[in-house]
Amino acid sequence: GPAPESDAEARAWLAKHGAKFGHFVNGAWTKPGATFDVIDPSTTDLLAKVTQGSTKDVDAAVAAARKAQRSWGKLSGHQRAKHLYALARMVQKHSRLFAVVESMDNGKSIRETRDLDIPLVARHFYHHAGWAQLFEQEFAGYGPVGVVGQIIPWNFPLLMLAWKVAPALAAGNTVVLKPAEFTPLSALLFAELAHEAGLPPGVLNIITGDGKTGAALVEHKDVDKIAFTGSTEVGKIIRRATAGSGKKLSLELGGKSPFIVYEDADLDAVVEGVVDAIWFNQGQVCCAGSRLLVQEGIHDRLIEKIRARMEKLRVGKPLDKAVDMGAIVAPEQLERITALVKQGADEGATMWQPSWSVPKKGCFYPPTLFTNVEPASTIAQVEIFGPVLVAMTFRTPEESVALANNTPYGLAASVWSENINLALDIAPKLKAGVVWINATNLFDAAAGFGGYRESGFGREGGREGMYEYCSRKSGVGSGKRTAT
Ligand code: TXE
Repeated sequence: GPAPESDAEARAWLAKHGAKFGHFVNGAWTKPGATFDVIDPSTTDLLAKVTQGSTKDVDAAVAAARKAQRSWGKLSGHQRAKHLYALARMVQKHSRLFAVVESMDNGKSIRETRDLDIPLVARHFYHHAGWAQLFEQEFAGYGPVGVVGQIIPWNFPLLMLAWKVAPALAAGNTVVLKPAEFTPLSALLFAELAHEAGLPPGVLNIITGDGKTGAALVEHKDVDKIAFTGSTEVGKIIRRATAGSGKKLSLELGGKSPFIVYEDADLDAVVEGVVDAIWFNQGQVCCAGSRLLVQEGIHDRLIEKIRARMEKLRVGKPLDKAVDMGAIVAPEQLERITALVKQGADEGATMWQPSWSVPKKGCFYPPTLFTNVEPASTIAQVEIFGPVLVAMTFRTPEESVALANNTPYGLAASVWSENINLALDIAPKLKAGVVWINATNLFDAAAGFGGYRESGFGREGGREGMYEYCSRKSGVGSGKRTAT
């Protein structure tokens, strides 16, 4: 096969910083403080040491963002658009470096970071440069919210940064962002290169650290809005912590999305869809199609085809261009997946894995399929967040809707049928923020993404996503808090 992607440029960037990082605040690096280790999950080797953000660090970052907001918020939309276009071009210029850093830090395959994550990041900044350009016209009567605190997960580190930062900056807010502790490197690289590309100091500040750092940001008195993507459990904590504070809030949380296959579906297309739904990014996708709901008559035939396809998936080193699935993000997540799979087997479902085995060293887990799954069992209800698909059957379309809606979540759903009337009848009955027909895991900067119920609220992308970062000009937020 082709030679693996070179990690030379990424290693040189780490070496330039002595593989040790402070925060990026007010356009400059802070001195590293108490640090924690960031590992390459495909080897478990140390990649870098990163600073655990203290309350004082968060205070300094919020103060820098507040100061910068006074001028950033006064720029015309056209002036902000120039900066957002510059960020989009910067990402394209360094796309290979970003892709490699992301694959090393997260463990996901270079094919995905190169062809999906990083191009989607650039697309997101281009799209929001357009909103900035037309801001006064398209959002007449609205201004920025002010200083925004953003907390993101580790499954799409740079893409989640883009989803958060692009609309915030387009609307005239400034940002303090905390990346996930497993995957802080691409956010630090982004901030450094953003400032080289001319972004004014204090507009984007990166504070690294764990949940305690995140909590300090959530509770900070001078933050006007919190945007969070992560677990439902932490989402509930943040909602309680912000209650009554006047802070604007958006939450993008977990899911257990149904992938529904009717008997007239094109099964070969379905099999490729299943690969995208649950083995893309090792299944660490909030909208992963993790529950396969199959109409009874085609169950055995489809399962046979899926197993044959699973035999051909390649799990291995993230920088190997021929690899389909890389490593799980961290040992903790690998343990969580392993425990849930054991529980599924203990509860009586039938577990199936391909005949080959995954590399011994590093956080690898094979694609896994459960059949004979009880709808009320743990693996049918809990978000596994790994490469584990659970299959269940239904007889009628009515039954498929009931089964699809039978979880506390409501993020996404995917419907497979050659009968468009059936698909269009089912789609609105599904409690999901996004429904794909004969497709799955499609994202675009122009389309609002987000959930219902325990999957959270608020939308990211498109016009709807922009409103999350806007307030009525005379309202709370920037007006009140920037008064001197
Ligand atoms: O998530 P956390 P974890 C789900 C998935 C996964 C499970 C655990 O099921 O197996 O969550 O992952 C920060 N105040 N998802 O533990 O803890 C934390 O530092 C403020 C689904 O990694 O929610 C990180 O930056 N912030 C999900 C971010 O929250 C806090 C993606 C997410 O971490 C905090 C990730 C606190 N009290 C996990 N505690 C999705 N929907 O895509 C933690 N954080």
